[in-house]
Amino acid sequence: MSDKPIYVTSPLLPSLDDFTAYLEEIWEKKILTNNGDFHQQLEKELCNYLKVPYLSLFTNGTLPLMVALQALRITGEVITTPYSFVATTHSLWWNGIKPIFVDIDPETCNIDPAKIEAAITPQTTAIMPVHVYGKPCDTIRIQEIADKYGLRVIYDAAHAFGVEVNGESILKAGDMATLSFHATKVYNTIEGGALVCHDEQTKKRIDYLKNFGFAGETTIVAPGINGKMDEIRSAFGLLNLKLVDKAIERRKEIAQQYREGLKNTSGITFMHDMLGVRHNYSYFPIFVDADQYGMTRDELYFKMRDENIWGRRYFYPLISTFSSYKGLKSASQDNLPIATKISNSVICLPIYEGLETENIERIINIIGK
Ligand code: T4K
Repeated sequence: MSDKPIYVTSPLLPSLDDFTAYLEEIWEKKILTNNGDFHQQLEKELCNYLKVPYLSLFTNGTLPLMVALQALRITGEVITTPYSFVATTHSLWWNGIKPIFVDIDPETCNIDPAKIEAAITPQTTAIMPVHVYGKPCDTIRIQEIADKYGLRVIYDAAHAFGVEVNGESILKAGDMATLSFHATKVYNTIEGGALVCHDEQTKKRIDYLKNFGFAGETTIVAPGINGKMDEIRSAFGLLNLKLVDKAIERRKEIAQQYREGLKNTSGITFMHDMLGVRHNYSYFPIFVDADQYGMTRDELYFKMRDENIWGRRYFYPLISTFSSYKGLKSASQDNLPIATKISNSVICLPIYEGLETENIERIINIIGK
């Protein structure tokens, strides 16, 4: 066993010297937050990098979900996936909205568009899909359904930083898309996030909402919240933006090494790249078929932990099984057979820029044994 734990991820960090230089500037200016220079610069640079017209920075990836629902005045019921991080469904609950869970597609782990229509009721106002692991949802089919029933679409794109389909940002799909810049993400600002929208008017409304509803020194236009990113994190984000392409390249190599090393291991499957998609390799999930592999997912998970390899079971348990949601009719296992099966078989393997080739080999050998 190795002494040094290998976690599922390790954060992308700028050079301390570069960051110190930015900190000195902040100390000099004494503007720490409330739409300072670094904040404005980061919004601009992220719009360019992500190829989106409007983006508002937030202090994490959960608040943009909550604010998107407020900005679009979503009420009643929202169709969503149980196969995500809890923040997706929590954002609905915080807005007094009833989540309606729909099963997922086994290939992508994203909400299955073929099952959405059956879940629509007169109370449905929106769909909140997630691009899980950064794999794009079927945005065309989802939009067709939304248009047919007059529904809004808010994508939780927390995992989808930099993902493109045929050269177009995935963040342009739907009415809005949210990002997380948490330390564990491909691109991070320590804590942080963003909300992407299509027009200037909506961007203005989002910016009011993330600043208590202030539309001027003495005017409040809505009961807003405090979701502002500060100057220190914005500066950190500017530096990490210069490093993220190289980090994604390295993640791609790691994914290729895992795929090559695990392709002949019976009972272990993994996801492949999709045609025309620029992936970000944010996660590397494997799926364990206990009968074929000869060991359950949890047995493998704990065997890896015994070897100091700390993969994670993202996303287990399903959100629909948590006490706040399990009473909902749509949360029943019968309604969610694919999500239940995948949730019980998944392990996300370590993937991050600094992961050494020999450690990847070691992980492959532990799984392959
Ligand atoms: N929507 C989706 C689909 C999401 O996945 C998330 C967040 C959100 C919305 C909400 O976005 P945020 O409000 O969080 O911005 C992590 C993250 O906390 C969470 O951001 C993320 N999804 C979720 C999938 O994973 P944990 O509890 O698994 O993280 P933690 O602290 O156990 O970290 C995992 C490993 O990473 C650690 O074992 C070691 C390593 N690590 C972690 C941190 C924080 C480091 O090496 N350095 C670090 O600073 O939730």
